[in-house]
Amino acid sequence: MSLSCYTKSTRPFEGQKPGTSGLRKAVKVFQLENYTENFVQCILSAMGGALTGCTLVVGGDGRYFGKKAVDIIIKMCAANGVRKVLVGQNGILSTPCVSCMIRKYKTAVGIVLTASHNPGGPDADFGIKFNISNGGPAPDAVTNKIYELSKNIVEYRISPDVRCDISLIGKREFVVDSRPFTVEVIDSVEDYVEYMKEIFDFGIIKDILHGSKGKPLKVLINAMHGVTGPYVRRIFLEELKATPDSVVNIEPLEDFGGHHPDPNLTYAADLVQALKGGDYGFGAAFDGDGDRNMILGHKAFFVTPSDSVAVIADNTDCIPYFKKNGVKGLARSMPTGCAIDRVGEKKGMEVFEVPTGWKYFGNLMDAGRLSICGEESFGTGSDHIREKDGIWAVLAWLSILAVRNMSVEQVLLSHWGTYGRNFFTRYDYENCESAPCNEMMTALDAMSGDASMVGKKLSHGDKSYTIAKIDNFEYKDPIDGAVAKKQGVRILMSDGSRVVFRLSGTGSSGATVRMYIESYESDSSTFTKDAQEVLKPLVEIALKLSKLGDYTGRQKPTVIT
Ligand code: VG1
Ligand code: CO
Repeated sequence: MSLSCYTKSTRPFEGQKPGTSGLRKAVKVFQLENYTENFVQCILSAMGGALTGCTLVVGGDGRYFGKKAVDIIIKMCAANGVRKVLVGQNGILSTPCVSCMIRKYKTAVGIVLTASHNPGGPDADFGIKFNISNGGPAPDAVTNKIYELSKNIVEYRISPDVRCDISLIGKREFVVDSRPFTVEVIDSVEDYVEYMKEIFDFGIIKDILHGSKGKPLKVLINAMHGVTGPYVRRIFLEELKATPDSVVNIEPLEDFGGHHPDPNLTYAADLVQALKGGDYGFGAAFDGDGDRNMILGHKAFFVTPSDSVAVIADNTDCIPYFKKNGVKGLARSMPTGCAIDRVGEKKGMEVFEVPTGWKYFGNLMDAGRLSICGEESFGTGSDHIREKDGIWAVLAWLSILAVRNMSVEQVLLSHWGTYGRNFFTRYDYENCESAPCNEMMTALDAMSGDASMVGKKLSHGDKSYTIAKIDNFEYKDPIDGAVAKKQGVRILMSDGSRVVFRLSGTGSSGATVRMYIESYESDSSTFTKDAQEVLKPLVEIALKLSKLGDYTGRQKPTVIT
């Protein structure tokens, strides 16, 4: 029986503008009549001719409204000429896994149903990320096109009788408008786990977990009730035979247990507490959709994400994938600490500085100029896929600890011993009023255009800095020449220290100000100092210069990392 398609008329919604990574709004907004359908139609329409006959992957982090969205997407794909939809069982696929599957099955696109680290549940957030055929997040040109379409949409196409139980693995064949249409429900973790086994030597990781070379390394992996739970279970419990108490919160929950599924010192405080106890030698947590990671050592020794990617870049000989494929180049997002630049310099490799957001790394990887990259926001990854990858980062770290036969802290101390230490911190002021934050950014932008700022001396206590350069970061993609403007105001000091201000592009309402502070020390007596203490004078200088407290009305940040 051929199922029918219908064209439904609709009206545009304001603000369907994808941010740093996808469209994020309150669940209640996605539940408005036609809201989700409109946006999905714009994604499909933006594909133009590539849509007809293509295969699309869809899955998400298991948050509330995810299954409903999968259902809408399947019905709309059927009506829009898609040939096949691959869907993770129960709608579960991590962001890195979607990227892996797009590449493995050469699908034209992927849709990830997640608001990443934003909370979930009926009163929290939902989101839709859209990835292109290289497996990476859609670049600005594509998301701008989607946004333009969303402003003028008048109808969408849907085939409401395509019904499919996504809890059962297997293929379902339909005929829609006399065309064949297939939905294949696939195991959510299998392809990804297989790939990780190619990239890493699971044998050596198993050895350190079980102590074949000495004392076993006790690990604590916290999936924060996000999508990584099933991946953690398969990899750590079944493959690496870690003890059951090595993993926690591995059941994906629609509301992440009521928490922010955000792996940082504030929202993963339970992991920090557990590690402080001293029983564990290694701890890690992931965000809702599994692309972020936080790494901790014995007694909760914190590895900043900026250091984490630099350490991985410096230790590629511990990872079979890089031994086989070589390392072509390195990159970080602009606000990320510059530790990786020093590794690149020493190894004679190109190091790229791109705007915030993983979408800016894809072209460089596709062109064979980039192998390892990271963001200060707990994103670490490589050209094995086109997304940041939380579980990959943890396996990379465990490989390094195994081969070097060192603790997390020893690895860092040895790294700083070679390169010096880039102290880094980020202050987040979440959910502020938008208008004053925009005013603050306008004022900072004006400062960046004011030549008299250069050479200005700024002091706090007995610490002084001189402004060497101030600008609003602009990036020209070296591969396709696309230009991204006003990506954050950078204040670069003459000693290499930096202050960066930008507004978040992932919030679902209001504004979040991010202030990034970095300074470099080559004197080894400073290496074990507390970053907050070292950076305090520069933090105070930055707060005063930006008048952040006046604009936001906040005396303290919501989160410090
Ligand atoms: C934040 C981070 C950025 C990251 C983005 C998506 O963006 O700062 O580095 O790429 O989230 O991460 P913003 O615009 O809020 O600063 V995720 O885990 O949502 O996919
Ligand atoms: Co994420």
